[in-house]
Amino acid sequence: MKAQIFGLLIAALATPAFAGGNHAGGHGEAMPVGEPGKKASATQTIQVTMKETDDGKMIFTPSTFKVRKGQTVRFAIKNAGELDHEFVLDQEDKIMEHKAVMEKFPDMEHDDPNAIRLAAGESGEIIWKFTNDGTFKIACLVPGHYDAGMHGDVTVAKK
Ligand SMILES: [Cu+2]
Repeated sequence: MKAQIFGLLIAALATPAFAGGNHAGGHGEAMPVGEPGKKASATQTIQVTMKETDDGKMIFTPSTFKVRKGQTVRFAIKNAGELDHEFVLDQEDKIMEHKAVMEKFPDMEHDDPNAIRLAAGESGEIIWKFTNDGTFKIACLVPGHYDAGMHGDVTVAKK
C-alpha cells in the first residue's frame, strides 16, 4: 500500500515522458538495478556504516562499491550516527526523483526492498542480486542528508 501511494506521488511529479513507466517500484519486481536476493546465494557481505561526522557531513563508509553482474551481495548496514538514516540502492535518476518526493513529503515511509531506514544505533541488511551491469547509486534520502554527503557509487561490472 505504501509503495502504491509512493508510485502515485512519483507519477504526479513525473514528466509526461515518464508517465507510462512503472514507478510503483519494488516488492519482488525486477528493477534495472537488480532484484531482491536470497541470503543463501550471497557470495559477499559488505559492511556499510552510516553516520554524521564532526565537521557536519553525513557519510556512508565505504561510499564506493564494485560488484559483478549476477552477484548476490549482502549489505550489512549499521547506523552509527545519532539521526535516522536510509540506505537506498537505485539508478541515479530514480534516486533523484525519490529525493524530490522526500523533500516534499519528509515523513513519508516506504518499504521497498531496495531501501532500508534505520534509527540511531540500529543495524539491518539488504540482500540484493545485481542483474545488470552499469553504474548505480546508494543514497540517504532523509531531507538534507544527500546534500550533506550521504551518497555513494555502485559499479556493476559485466563479468
Ligand atoms: Cu541520512
